[in-house]
Amino acid sequence: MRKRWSITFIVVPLTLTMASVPGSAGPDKIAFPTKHKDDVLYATVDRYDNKQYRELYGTADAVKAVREGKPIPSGTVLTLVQFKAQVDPAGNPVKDANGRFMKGDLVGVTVMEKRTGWGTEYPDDIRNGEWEYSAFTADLKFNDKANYKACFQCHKPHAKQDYVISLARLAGQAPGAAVAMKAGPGDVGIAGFAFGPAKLTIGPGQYVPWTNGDDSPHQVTLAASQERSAVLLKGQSHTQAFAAPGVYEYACGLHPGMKGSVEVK
Ligand code: HEC
Ligand SMILES: [Cu+2]
Repeated sequence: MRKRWSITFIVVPLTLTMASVPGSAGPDKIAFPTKHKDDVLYATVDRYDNKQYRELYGTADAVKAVREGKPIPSGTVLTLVQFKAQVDPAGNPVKDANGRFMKGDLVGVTVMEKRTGWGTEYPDDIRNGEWEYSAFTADLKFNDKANYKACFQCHKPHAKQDYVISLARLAGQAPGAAVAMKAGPGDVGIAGFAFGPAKLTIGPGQYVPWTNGDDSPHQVTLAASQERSAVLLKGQSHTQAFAAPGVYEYACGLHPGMKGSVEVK
């Protein structure tokens, strides 16, 4: 049985739904995803900014559809489980053998669910297609203090990937596990909304690691193929191999004015 949160429990002033029929949109549409552990664990994320370790689960139909290049189906539930990262006495996250954060206490659970016909009540500047968002506390109760408007605002710029920020991972394009890396001559740092060095020259088959040092998230997007990295938060990296000689122009998927290139020769 999936427990549903009755509207009478939702006392949070959802200003974004005020203009519409009360209760016709909002987090109360989403039940706690009791079965998420039976779903596909499609990514784990180390969040350096808030020292969290996160597990991302997607319903099997959604993972299958996305991996076949189809749209995300109605009925999809994506569950993001937030844990504190384990820290050493100095407060720095402890890493496992693969250099990844280790799971500590549960912080909370956030959920997004997509259903045909949902979302019509929201104004265009807020609406995230047919998605609704909800959040639950560490004791798995509905979180009436969560900022639901912020969910829509932060995911909104990702409209081209159906608002799913981790879409590349859902599609299985960027495995989180440490990749066997052939050291390249240079890393690309991202700082102050710029790639540095903006022009990098490497040999064929070498990997380029980009690391985001900014507080703002960035995303490496190749101009020709429109291949996108995951959204990189502060401290996160993306690594990509370039096999064939040529010049690969890229830009930030979130800030198109940020540009760089990799020349393979
Ligand atoms: C500050 C920006 C921001 C806000 C606000 C935000 N998110 Fe996200 N969300 C992200 C990022 C970035 C990711 C990618 C995974 C990660 O880094 O943890 C993500 C991922 C997710 C995912 C996994 C699927 C996906 O889109 O990748 C869910 C589910 C989710 N968020 C739910 C919520 C809910 C519910 C809220 C509101 C309570 C919310 N988010 C608010 C930035 C945000
Ligand atoms: Cu950027």
